Amino acid sequence: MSNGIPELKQFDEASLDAAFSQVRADAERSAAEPNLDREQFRLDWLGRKQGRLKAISDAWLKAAPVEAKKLIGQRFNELKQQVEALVDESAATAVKVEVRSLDISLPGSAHRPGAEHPLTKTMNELVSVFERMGYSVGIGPEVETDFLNFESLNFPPNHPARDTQDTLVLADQEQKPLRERLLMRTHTSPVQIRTMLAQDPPLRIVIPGKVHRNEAQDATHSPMFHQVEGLCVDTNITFSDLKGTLDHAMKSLFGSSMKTRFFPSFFPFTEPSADVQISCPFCNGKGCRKCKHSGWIELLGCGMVDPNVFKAVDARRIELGLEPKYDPAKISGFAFGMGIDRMTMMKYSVSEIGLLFSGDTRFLSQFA
Ligand code: FA5
Repeated sequence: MSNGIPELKQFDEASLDAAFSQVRADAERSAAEPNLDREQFRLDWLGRKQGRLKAISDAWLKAAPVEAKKLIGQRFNELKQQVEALVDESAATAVKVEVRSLDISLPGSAHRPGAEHPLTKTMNELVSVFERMGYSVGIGPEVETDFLNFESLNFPPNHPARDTQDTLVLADQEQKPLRERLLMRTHTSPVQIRTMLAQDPPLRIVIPGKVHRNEAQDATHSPMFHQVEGLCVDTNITFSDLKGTLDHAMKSLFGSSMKTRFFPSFFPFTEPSADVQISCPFCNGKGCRKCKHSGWIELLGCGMVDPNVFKAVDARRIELGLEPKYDPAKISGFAFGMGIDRMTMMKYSVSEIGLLFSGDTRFLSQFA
């Protein structure tokens, strides 16, 4: 053996195969070493002057009898290709290791914890105030039928009250009867009807959600905004129950010194109807720019459920094969709906409604 290369004594094919296999096994064993120095491996095997392949060439090929040179030459070329492949593989493994290795000198990347959007915060707070009063939570779709958004809520076709909630209608609906045409809901009130169609009285439900109106954007109006709706139906529900419930909810949200007052208003689906004002949280009712020096800010609409709504619900229940359960002679109820965006603006002194939808993290991070 010279230079670690076994001496070739026989030149038949089987002996040559055995000798070359042994060398290839050596090369594979070295390449698999855990701390392989790739460059050293290449030099050890392929180095022009002292590499093992050069030694094999010298010891086996050059010294072989003429008739064996071809057989050795073929096997030598194969071995060379196999060793070159091992060098390439070790290079690829080394790149992978380099990529995976940890460079502790690099600056760290900060992962800032997320936080609830101020709108979500207000919505959740309000919903939990009502949950504590025994209300369950419901939701409904943003695309509604004309029947559920308007007709069942006592907005007959062509009624002027429809103008107060102009909306966006879905295209290609003209061939359908008006009550089945689809539109973007203008308020969360259609979920009152959905609930009464699905459940028998008594019920207490609070409904948060997104609504849409065909309105230009300004500091306090947006074509897309959020409401929380409430509906309570039972026997002997009175306007006093409505006043007490909303007063408690506003005090829970804005503090116990908050006062509420109710002003006559109009909604087609409640009778009587009222707008609720709260004492201005910015000046404690003394009068400031935010409350236009009145000491009061208007926050929501409410009223006693109009008997026509109960009648529309029962008529629809009969159409659907359900028992009519909402006879206005036997039951009564109240409903309310509030704009969450404006409530959030009030709570956090936000002057522009658009900021709530801007996605600007400089604004949003203040609430984290
Ligand atoms: C309604 O939408 C009634 N469905 C509320 C209701 C429910 C009354 C149940 C009685 C019984 P109104 O159109 O006033 O009512 O809207 C309710 C609240 O939504 C408003 O007080 C206001 O806070 C908010 N709001 C209305 N339009 C916009 C808008 N364009 N941008 C932001 N908030 C709005």
